[in-house]
Amino acid sequence: MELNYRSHYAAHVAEMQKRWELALEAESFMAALVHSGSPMYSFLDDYEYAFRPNPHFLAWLPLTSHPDSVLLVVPGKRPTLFYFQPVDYWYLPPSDPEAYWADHFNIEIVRDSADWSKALKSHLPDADPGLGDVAAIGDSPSLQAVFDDKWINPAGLIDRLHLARTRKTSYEVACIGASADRAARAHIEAERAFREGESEYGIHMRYLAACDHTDAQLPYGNIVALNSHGSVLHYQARERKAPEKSLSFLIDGGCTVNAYASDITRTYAREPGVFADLVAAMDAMQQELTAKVRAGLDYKELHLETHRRIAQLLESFQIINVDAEEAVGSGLSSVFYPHGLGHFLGLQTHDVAGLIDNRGHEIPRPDGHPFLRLTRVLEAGNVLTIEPGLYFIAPLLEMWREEREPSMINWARVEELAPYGGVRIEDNIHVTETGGDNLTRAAFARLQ
Ligand SMILES: [Mn+2]
Repeated sequence: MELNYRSHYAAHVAEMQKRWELALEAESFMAALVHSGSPMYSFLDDYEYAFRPNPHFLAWLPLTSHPDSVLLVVPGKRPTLFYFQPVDYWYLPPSDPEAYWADHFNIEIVRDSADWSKALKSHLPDADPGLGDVAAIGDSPSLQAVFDDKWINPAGLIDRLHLARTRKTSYEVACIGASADRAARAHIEAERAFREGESEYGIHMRYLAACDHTDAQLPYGNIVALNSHGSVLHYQARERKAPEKSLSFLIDGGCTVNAYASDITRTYAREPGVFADLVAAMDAMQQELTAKVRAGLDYKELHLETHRRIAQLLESFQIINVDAEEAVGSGLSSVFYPHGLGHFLGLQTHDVAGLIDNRGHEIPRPDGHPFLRLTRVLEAGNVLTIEPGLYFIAPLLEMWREEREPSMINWARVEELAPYGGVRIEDNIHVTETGGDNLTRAAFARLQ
């Protein structure tokens, strides 16, 4: 795979222009204005929240720390970037534009965050005076000073742009692949830290150092869970003190490259035994599932198949006292596997348009699976995660014991395995016509 995303950037911008022209024409807009976002302050304070730019801005430009820049997209014209570069001595202003991306835009440097609105009309001499034929995309309060509410993030246009983002360009795939490389490096360092007996906090700091990210640069907060903490699906606490014995380690961590995320989970057992065997079985099962990914596959069906396979593991590891079929039919498999198989991945970790079809209509989740984030039939260019899990989650087990049939569960086995928390294995897959490229396994393989 070509990881040099810069060499794909020109083609990416050309494809973006084409997609946006189609979407604007279909929704009868003559132009779109995309705002990168504005700093947001904590209540009664003068400190800003970590800046997370508008993903529709990032889809055009690799400008991840550039508040108050604005892009104007007009069909048939080279896009214009109002590049906000204030004269400032409190904060360091953005550096000068870099040729590899800047060459594809008309760039106007603006020193005041409101200057784009003054320049706008001269760029759109044919627009109606109220700018009713121009769509504004973003969440900056400054958009409201210029645009009527109904032209800010119009739903029809947003749906079309979201759908376009489900088919990644080669530039985007290269960014996600580079992001997987970065995360794989950090995962290997985190495993080393686990083997050395570090605390959750200590492992997390080693992860950050290995991938050269700050916390705010991560696509999402790392899940760094030792022992039973692995059963908390989005465990966030990161204890400073190492446990007496680290039996198991679940880490769900990503990185970013040009704001494109990777999202990778690995689970390790310290010593051989039943839990280590369960991790190995889940890993094998996860690879069988990823091998099925290709254009035309209904992701809902793969999610349902995962339930059947996890139920088989529950049966063969004697965690339940009923057969796999009964475990799925009764809902017992959801006690151990309560989340969805995965989601789209891109500029957002849970990337957009996973639940709508190509006409923008909702594709419902299967009954009994309220957390599935992707229900589409896969298409070439999709990038998604495959992340089956099997956990010993005390509140869900308790609920089953109280409200359903307790004898269906082998409680002695559950008690034996609960101190290990659970298993999740997650890879990122690029869908092609004939199969799926596993960007994550390729990244780990390059580091072997
Ligand atoms: Mn994920």
